[in-house]
Amino acid sequence: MISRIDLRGDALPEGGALRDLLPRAEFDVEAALEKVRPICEDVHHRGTAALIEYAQRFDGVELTQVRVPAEALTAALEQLDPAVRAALEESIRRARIVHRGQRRSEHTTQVVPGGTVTEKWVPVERVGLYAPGGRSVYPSSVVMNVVPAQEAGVESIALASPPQKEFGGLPHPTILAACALLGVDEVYAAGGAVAVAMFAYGTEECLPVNMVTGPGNIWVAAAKRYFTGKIGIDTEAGPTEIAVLADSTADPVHVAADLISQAEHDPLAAAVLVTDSVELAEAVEKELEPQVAATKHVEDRIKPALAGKQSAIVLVDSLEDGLEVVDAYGAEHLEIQTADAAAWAARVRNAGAVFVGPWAPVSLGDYCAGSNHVLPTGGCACHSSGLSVQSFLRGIHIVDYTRDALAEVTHHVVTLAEAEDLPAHGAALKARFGWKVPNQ
Ligand code: HSO
Ligand code: ZN
Repeated sequence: MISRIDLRGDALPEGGALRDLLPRAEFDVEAALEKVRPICEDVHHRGTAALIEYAQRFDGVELTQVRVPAEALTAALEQLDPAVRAALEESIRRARIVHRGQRRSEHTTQVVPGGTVTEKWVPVERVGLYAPGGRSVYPSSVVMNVVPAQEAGVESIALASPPQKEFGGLPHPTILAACALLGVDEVYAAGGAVAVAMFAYGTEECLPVNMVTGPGNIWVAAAKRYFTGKIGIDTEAGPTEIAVLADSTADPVHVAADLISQAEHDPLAAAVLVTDSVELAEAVEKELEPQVAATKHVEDRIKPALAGKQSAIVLVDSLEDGLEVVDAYGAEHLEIQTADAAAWAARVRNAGAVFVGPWAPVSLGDYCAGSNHVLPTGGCACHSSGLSVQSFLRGIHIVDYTRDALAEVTHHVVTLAEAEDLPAHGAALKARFGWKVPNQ
């Protein structure tokens, strides 16, 4: 059901070469970009009319407007199963605790007497959040997008999710209920690239946004790439990944369950076990069979995900090597199921989120740990972070120097400006001191 990659014996290759040995899904955003470009431009030119037409073509629904009426949000919350409501409320409560702690305060540094640089943090003014529909209707992702934006102080928050035929062209009711719970009242029935284009360009119904965030399929990723440089985006989300670094002390029942849990998302989802214990590898392989057989989404998602080239059990000589492997892989989610798990977790450099020991499975983080589940995939954890309050803030430097403080450093500025053949830069300072370099 899952292949093995045996890296025992020889020393591990360095950096990029090691990464090439590790499994990864193909996710060709460039190819999708070709298809997405005309759709985005159509939305640009025809606005709501284009959105209505795409809703008909892609989602099979007849819309008269794209904005979800306020009554639909209220009704969805009223009809929400009380247990789901209580669980969402707890998810929101915990996420708020963690994200509130991420807020940044203004900070002033005195560089020299009379010279200060203040860094102030300003929220993005208006953001468009995307919550997928179709195969993945995740109200939890609404929570994970909205909470950091709200805690960052974003004033204007809009959310889009695909129209659902089953629900008369509205987004899924649990998505609407989650919006209502969070106090988000600007919601649009728009999916995929169409939704991203609506946010980026704006339409008759929707003002343009400064930034789009949220998970989505390849079309959403391609549209985000298309708009990079025009608006802000979080990372392009690819299929979900779980890596588990485990030794002989790990419980194979837990490891198998956790691998399956993320394989459940998508046939392209990746489940990777890295272990120095052949016994554990064998026990997990054995355990996968009955657990897979006992669950849902087996043929369409879990089996292809586990059997796909993006998933594997990687055997290594030692946990030290295992750590190198998981760092080279840079998983979206990394579980550490070893003796002394906290110590190993502290040494991890590349992962979207790290889950320590037997009592912190990825599913906890997906819903109720308080951490964010919109995380970098496809190895982007090597350079990017998951969604956070920081994602929605801009740091602005405020430079304040007195005459004396400027005079003191002018000769250095003039020298550097001349070294770069930019004499007018130096002149901008000299002009303030009678066209001379002061103190010389
Ligand atoms: N594991 C997914 C998020 C999610 N799981 C939503 C359940 N619902 C990507 O981090
Ligand atoms: Zn998940």
